[in-house]
Amino acid sequence: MNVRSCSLFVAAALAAFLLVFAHAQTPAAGQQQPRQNQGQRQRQPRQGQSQRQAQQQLPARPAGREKELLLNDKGYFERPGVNVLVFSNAFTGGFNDEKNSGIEIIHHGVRTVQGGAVRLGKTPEQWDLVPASPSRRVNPENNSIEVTMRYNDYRFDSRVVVTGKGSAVEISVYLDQPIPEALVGQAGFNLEFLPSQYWNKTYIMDGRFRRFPRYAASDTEAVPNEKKPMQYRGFRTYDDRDTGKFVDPLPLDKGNSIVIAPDAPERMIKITSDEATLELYDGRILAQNGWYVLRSPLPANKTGKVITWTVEPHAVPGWIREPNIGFSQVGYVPDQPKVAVIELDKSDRVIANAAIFRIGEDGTEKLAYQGKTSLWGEYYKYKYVKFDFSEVKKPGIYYIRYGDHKTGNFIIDDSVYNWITNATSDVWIPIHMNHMTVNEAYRVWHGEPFKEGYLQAPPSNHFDNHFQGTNTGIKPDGTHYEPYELIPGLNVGGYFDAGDFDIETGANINVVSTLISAWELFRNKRDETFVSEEQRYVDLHRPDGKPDMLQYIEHGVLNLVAQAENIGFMSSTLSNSVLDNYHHLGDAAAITDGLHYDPSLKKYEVSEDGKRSGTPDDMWAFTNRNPGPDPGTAAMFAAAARVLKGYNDELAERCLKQSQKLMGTNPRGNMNLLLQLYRTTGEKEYRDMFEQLIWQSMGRNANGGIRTALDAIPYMDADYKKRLEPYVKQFKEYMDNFDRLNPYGVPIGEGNWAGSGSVVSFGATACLANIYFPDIIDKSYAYKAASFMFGCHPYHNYSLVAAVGAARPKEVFYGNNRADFSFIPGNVAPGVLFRRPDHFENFDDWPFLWGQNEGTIAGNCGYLIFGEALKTMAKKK
Ligand SMILES: [Ca+2]
Ligand SMILES: [Ca+2]
Ligand SMILES: [Ca+2]
Repeated sequence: MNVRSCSLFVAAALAAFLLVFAHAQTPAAGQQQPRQNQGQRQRQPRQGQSQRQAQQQLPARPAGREKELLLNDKGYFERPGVNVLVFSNAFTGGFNDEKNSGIEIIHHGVRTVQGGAVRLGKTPEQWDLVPASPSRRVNPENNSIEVTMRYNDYRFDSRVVVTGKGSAVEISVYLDQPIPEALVGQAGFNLEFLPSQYWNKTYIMDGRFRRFPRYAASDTEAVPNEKKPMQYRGFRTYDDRDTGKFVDPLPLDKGNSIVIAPDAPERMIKITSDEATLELYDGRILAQNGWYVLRSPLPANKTGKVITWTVEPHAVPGWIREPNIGFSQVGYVPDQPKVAVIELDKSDRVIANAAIFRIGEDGTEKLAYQGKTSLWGEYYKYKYVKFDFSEVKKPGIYYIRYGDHKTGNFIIDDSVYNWITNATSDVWIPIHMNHMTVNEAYRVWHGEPFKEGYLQAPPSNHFDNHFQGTNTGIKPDGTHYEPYELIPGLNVGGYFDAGDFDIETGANINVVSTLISAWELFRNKRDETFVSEEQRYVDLHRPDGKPDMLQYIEHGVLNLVAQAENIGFMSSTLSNSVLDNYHHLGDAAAITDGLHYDPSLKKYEVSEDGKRSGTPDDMWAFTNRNPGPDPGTAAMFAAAARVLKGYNDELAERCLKQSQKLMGTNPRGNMNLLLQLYRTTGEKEYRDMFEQLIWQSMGRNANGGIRTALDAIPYMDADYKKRLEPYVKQFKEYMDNFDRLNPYGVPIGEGNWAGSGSVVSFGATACLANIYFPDIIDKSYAYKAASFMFGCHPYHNYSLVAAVGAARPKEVFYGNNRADFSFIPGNVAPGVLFRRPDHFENFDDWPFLWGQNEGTIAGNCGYLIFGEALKTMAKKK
């Protein structure tokens, strides 16, 4: 299902996020990110103004119109408790259906409704077409917004006009031309409702009393494929078994008037339609990430205003959002600054004091500290108050009280950070080992995937935005393999990318580089994982006498070196050949049949010897020749050769050979390659060339190169460190600026993939800067990053790291477990996702929004190095 997410993000729109993790290759690129981020630029205070003054105020609401949905200056309809957004977030087409677009309703602080648009299916899936919106006009004079929608594949245009009328909005759909014949019965106006916010609640359709189903079990019909509207680029998410039919959901109910959730005032919405029939569907019947969909089909052969709905979201009288008291769920070491950031509804009053209570050994609660709160100011839709309780240092168990609100408990103790990386390194990372069976006590996480290996991809465009050109079959600068020919030796080692199961080569190179940095900097010899490459078997929580970190490096390297040896250079990715396998939810070993594909057999037929099948499910290797990343790859292999020497000499030797092959004749241009070559060979020439480049880079942009510069310190002389000092001072100013940009003092990303990656990258660099330059960079910057990750952030105060932070870590993530409303321990959520124009969110009851909840192998290794650095820094006096 939505798994296209991960590599798309690698490929394009979210490349910025990866940059953050690329520090091992292009160190500290992440430090540039906040500045490059458009949202951050928007947040820069105007000249001569403080950030707080720069906040725009809402225009005063006319007296007597408190209950009306009026357009505000941010271009959406608003009344207390209800925001109706109309294409503030457009369908980008990048993810096709990211459940983040069209007409949306943020209902008492929660975005429960989205996807309002003309769509070409009853319950659209990820690869279904989405409309472009070539024009959007906000009309304050008549309190309306008009949007044009266009399906280029069908040359089909429609318009939607949303008008605030009292406490409701009227949604009207206009057609200037009748809908195309091919879309009759399929095109309709849809509005989608978040299942986890509505299931088990009631609805009333034309006076009939019903309940939203907890699990999808509604009726479907099989319809001839000819009736299915075209999907993205001609891909198909349906009929993988060649039945000639696709599955179409049947409605749960139909009528002209629906009251949704009358039993839940914060969720209640009344919708009526003048003439068009309202049909209610359960989108989960086709895809686990589907929402409930209310829709009216567009009539055939009609033009003009063809659909009119009146949508009235209930507002709880006098509703004010509960304060979100942000603090570190992991706790604090005694000497660290401790600042809670309290997120408040703009109409909430600020309480002047807050207090810390200590829980005694006998269970009693005593006031430990009382202090003043201080107003930071407004940041997007809320206002923020800080409560500094750094004076509380005595080890113990505490909670915060602010007015009537009491938080969960947290610990103050020297030990609180001791365990923050264990779940990630003992559980999450080994579960993502490809080509292995992974066992944990009585549970098998997955069997051995892709036993049949990988075929040379044929020239193709791919649903995960990969592309295979024609450099196959003994071409100069190409591979020696014909399309569909087995490339031997690739089904070994490597890591699943994220919620999908492909090997993104760039991400895997990044992972190996990060693990090498973590190993060389911190030498954590933790051994809690049994890894047998020979048996292709991993057992969690079983020591085997070998440091896990070295085993994880070895596992990543095994795939990468196999690529370099067998293809001759690096693939771009090893990925699925068919879309049905790509949206797989479940055991990775079940994605393919483990048998070699034999096109001479009938589809799904198995050969008599049981070794081949006619099922076209074998994975593909994408092998376009792109020499650009070679120096970075060579640097990784050089570093791997150094680290693996004495541990796996044979593999170290192979790495060195591939490093030399890929570095080319001129390694001069790549800082990291030069540093790795100097460290591996000790040759002064490499060091001189590195120095030349690093000072040029620092002169251009100190914050961009600072991480590489810091990483080199242990291998350079005292002069080098001295010369770095002024740049470290510049970096301090850069970090200080975040306190002016937002109340949390860390870079907060506003892209389509939330910004935890920037925060941990910022945190790791801040830790290292403190370790090497404690007189310039104090510990507070890294602690701010830690607090943000562990609960002190917008929207809610849950720890963004699964199973880390005792009182309330997030409980629902997206990953290999992604249909399970659960988590894989140690997963790091991308975090709080920004929705235009002013809303941060992170769902903890709905895993499927990947930009908020999907862990990636590169991202989680980024967290690992941050955690190791933080533990080291916290222990340092
Ligand atoms: Ca991927
Ligand atoms: Ca081990
Ligand atoms: Ca197969």
